[in-house]
Amino acid sequence: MIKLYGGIASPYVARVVLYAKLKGVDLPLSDPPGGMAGLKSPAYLKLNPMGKMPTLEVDGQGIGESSIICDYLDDVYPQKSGLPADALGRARSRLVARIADLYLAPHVGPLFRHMNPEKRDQAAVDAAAKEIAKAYGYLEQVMDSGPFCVGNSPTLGDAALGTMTAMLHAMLAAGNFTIADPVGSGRLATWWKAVQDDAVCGPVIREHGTAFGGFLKMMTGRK
Ligand SMILES: N[C@@H](CCC(=O)N[C@@H](CS)C(=O)NCC(=O)O)C(=O)O
Repeated sequence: MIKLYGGIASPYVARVVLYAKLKGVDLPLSDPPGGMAGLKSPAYLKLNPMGKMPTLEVDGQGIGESSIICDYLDDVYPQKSGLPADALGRARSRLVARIADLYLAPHVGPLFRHMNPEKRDQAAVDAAAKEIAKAYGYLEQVMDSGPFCVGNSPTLGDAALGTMTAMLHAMLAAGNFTIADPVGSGRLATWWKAVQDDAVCGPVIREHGTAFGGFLKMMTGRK
């Protein structure tokens, strides 16, 4: 038995949902044992000691970390790959996902603390904006001529970066930040249009963006 735990408002959960769809694998989302608020429950921590979503449960054993879950899906469902055909293309696609995790995500999350324009630390926002622009610069260089991250079809990198970009857009809109859209021009704009227009990527990315926007509204309305 295989079960994916998490909510689509998480970009990491959305990455796995999208990746499974790209591979033609039916992997519906389930609420974590203990419910969405139970990520630190003993039952959930037994499956994923980091207490984060997503977690994939396979025959009672848990696998954490979105990219590792995607790797696992490739191992057990090799029929349709979610990666480019050639080794260099596969490396590029994985690198896009890695850059999104290591160089982009750490600067997107903290914007959450500065959602209110009247109370924000503008210097901290400016510093994050600089790092975010830098990360998209790295990504642009790693992508090939596209229009997807690598070639003509969406792969792992598109699943990872597409969902994270939707999250960033939702944050920029909700916080009324004066940060320029990092995918607003050039190669990155071409990429963003390709993933949004794609029949598989577009709906998941929009569903995630809407769910994350709703989560932001709930959290900021509460403060
Ligand atoms: N590196 C992890 C990140 C997962 C992550 O940060 N998930 C967030 C939701 S977007 C979470 O579960 N946060 C709850 C918590 O940290 O308590 C991955 O790729 O799966």
